[in-house]
Amino acid sequence: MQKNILIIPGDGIGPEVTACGKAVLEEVAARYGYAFAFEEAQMGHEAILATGVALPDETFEKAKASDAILFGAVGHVRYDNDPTLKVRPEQGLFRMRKELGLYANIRPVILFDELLDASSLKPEIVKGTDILFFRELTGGAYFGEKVRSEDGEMASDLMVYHRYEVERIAVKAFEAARTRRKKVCSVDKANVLESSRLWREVVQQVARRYPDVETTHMLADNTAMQLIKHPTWFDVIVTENLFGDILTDETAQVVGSMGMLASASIGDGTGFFEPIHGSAYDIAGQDKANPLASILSAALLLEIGFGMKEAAKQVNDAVARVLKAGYRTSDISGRMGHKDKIVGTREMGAL
Ligand code: GGG
Repeated sequence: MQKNILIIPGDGIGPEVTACGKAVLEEVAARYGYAFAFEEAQMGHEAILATGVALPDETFEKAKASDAILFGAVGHVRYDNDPTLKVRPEQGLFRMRKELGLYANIRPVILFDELLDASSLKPEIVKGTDILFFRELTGGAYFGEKVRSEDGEMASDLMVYHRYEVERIAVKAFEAARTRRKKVCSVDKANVLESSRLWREVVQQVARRYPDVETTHMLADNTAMQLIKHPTWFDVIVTENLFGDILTDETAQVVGSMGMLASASIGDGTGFFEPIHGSAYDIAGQDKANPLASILSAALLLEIGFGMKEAAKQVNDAVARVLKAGYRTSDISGRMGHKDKIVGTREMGAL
């Protein structure tokens, strides 16, 4: 049966890396005889320029009708430099997550051993790191009421969580832990935040249903430290939206680069697959971006979105082979990088 895949390249390096992810899906379709039909749509800064909104209705309708979405990145330096702008690229991403019910953002942080070879050694890389993050994606301060006082002197973002929101992401994390090393670390700030006390209470209740899984609760600040100190100690981490955003970017450094991390956002309907990195405007259009996060996102689309496990494994194995052969984009080239074969986005994607 035909699978309809919506490609949303987005902004900055989004189009370059997503082209590589899409090419991999085309190759998989050809090799395995799958019928993938592709459509493209706009979101983010480019969509604002073209239509005045970050998520045009046409894009959202296409997203709802598709079987899976491969997305690049949103964001533009213009909005970083001018915080008063009211229409912003990220609004498109947030509306997409909320309205598609994408409450579980799954972020595997795995070190490819091939990056450990002497020529690419970075001191911060830790052998054996294999963490599966579950970032809650449709709640917390991202979606709570946002206020700016009339005189502009006060601003607030309400961090709101409901019991059901914590429960459903916790269940996903515990179920995943059962297929792995059977450890869940729930991250909160329960010594300060009421929403975190609810979070901890609900995770404790869910944990009772999984007596075979070892559960720990860790404060977000301590977790930030432990992820650098003892990354191999962690198996599955479940946390709220903002902590998850920050901690996964941090942990990316332990496995080499943000350019290596893919993600799957799942929930009530169509799955949404994207690299965790943003639009990186500083290197956009220069053939410098690492496309592996997009390629690995395509692998997650195959595995989680379509249940095509063998095809997904082939994509992951191909990434490992290319790294073993010494090919590196500059973000994953070591300090002693003279032995690395430095390649650009297009060449890395084509290997
Ligand atoms: N591909 C990820 C991306 O585009 N990130 C941009 C961004 O601003 N994301 C906000 C967030 O995920 O919290």
